[in-house]
Amino acid sequence: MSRKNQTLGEFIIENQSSFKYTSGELSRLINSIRLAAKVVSHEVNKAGLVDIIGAAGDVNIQGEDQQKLDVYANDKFIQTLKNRNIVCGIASEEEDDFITINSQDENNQNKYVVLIDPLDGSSNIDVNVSVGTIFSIYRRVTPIGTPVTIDDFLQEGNQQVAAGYVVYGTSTMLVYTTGAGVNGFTLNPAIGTFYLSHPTMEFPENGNIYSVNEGNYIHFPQGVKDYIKYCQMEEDNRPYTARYIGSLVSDFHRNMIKGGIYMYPKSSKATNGKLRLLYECNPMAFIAEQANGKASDGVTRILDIKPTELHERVPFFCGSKTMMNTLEDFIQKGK
Ligand code: P6P
Repeated sequence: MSRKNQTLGEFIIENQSSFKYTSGELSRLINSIRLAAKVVSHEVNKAGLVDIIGAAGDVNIQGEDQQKLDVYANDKFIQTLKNRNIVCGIASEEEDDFITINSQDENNQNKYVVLIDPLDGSSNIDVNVSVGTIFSIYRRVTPIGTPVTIDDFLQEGNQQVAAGYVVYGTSTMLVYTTGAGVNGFTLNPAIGTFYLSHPTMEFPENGNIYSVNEGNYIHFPQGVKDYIKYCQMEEDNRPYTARYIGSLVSDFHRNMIKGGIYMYPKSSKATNGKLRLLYECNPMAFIAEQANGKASDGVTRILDIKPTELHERVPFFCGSKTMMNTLEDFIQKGK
C-alpha cells in the first residue's frame, strides 16, 4: 500500500503486515539501515571536501585497496545495527569473518542476520561517480539465544526476508523489497527524510541497454562474446546502447528503470567472476525478481545457488527478462 509523498517511516509501518514474518523487528531493522544510509550519504556527498578519500592504506580480504570511505561506511552500518540491538550477526565485504552480536546474552532473542557491501564501487569515489550500499537480510537458522554460526550466513538467496540498496548519486535513494514488490525512496537532505518517489519499481520486459566491461571481452566465454556481438548488430531494435558506470548499484538502478541487462561474466582473469554471491548478487537478484526481472550465473538462478564460502564469487547476469533469456540461449549454444 503506498500513497504519494509517503515517508519511508510511514511506509514501513503501513506495510508491516505484508512482511512474511509480522514482527516489528524487521521494521526496526529497515529503520536502522535508513539511519545509517543518511549518515553515510552525508559523508559521501562531502567526500571531495575533507581528507576522507584516498586509500586508507589497508587492503581488505578481497586484496583491494581500502578507501577511507569504505571503512567509514562499514563502521557506520555495523555500529548502527549493533547499537540498536536488532540483529544477532553481521557479515560484510570489509570484514574477513562474520561478526557475532551479543553472543554472551542467552536472552538475545534477535533472529535476523545482515550481510552487507557497505560501499560498492568505491574506486569511483575519487572521481565523483556514484557508489552504493547493498544489504541482504535473513532469519537465522540456528537456535535463538545461541551464538550465530556460518550456517546462518551460507543460506540460499531464496531464503532472504528482505534486500535493498542505497545509491549515492545525483540524489540518494533507498530501494528495497521484503518480498512484496520493490519500492524506491529519495532522500530530502535538507530535512533528512526519505520520501516514496518510485512506487512498485519494475524492469521493462525488454530493453536496449547492455552493461559490461568490454575491456575484458577477449577473456569472456564464447557465448557471452556472441551475445555482445548480437547487441551490436544492425538488426531489429539493435544496436543496443552500451552503458557501464563501474558501479553495480548504479548500472542496476538505471537498467531497472529504463530496461537493460548487466553482465559480469567469469573470464580467464576472474575464473568465478568478480561479484560476491552473498552480499552483492543475492540481494540484487532478489530485487530483480521482485521487479519482474531475472538474475542468473548464465545457467542457474542466482537465488538457488547454495553458498559454500562467505566471500565466494559467481558470474552475474541480471536485468529485463527477454534480454536475459536471449543471453542464456547464447551461453547454452556457446558451450
Ligand atoms: P570492473 C565495483 O568494484 C564492482 O564490484 C561493481 O560495483 C562494478 O559493477 C564492478 O565491480 C566493476 O568491475 O572489473 O569492471 O572494474
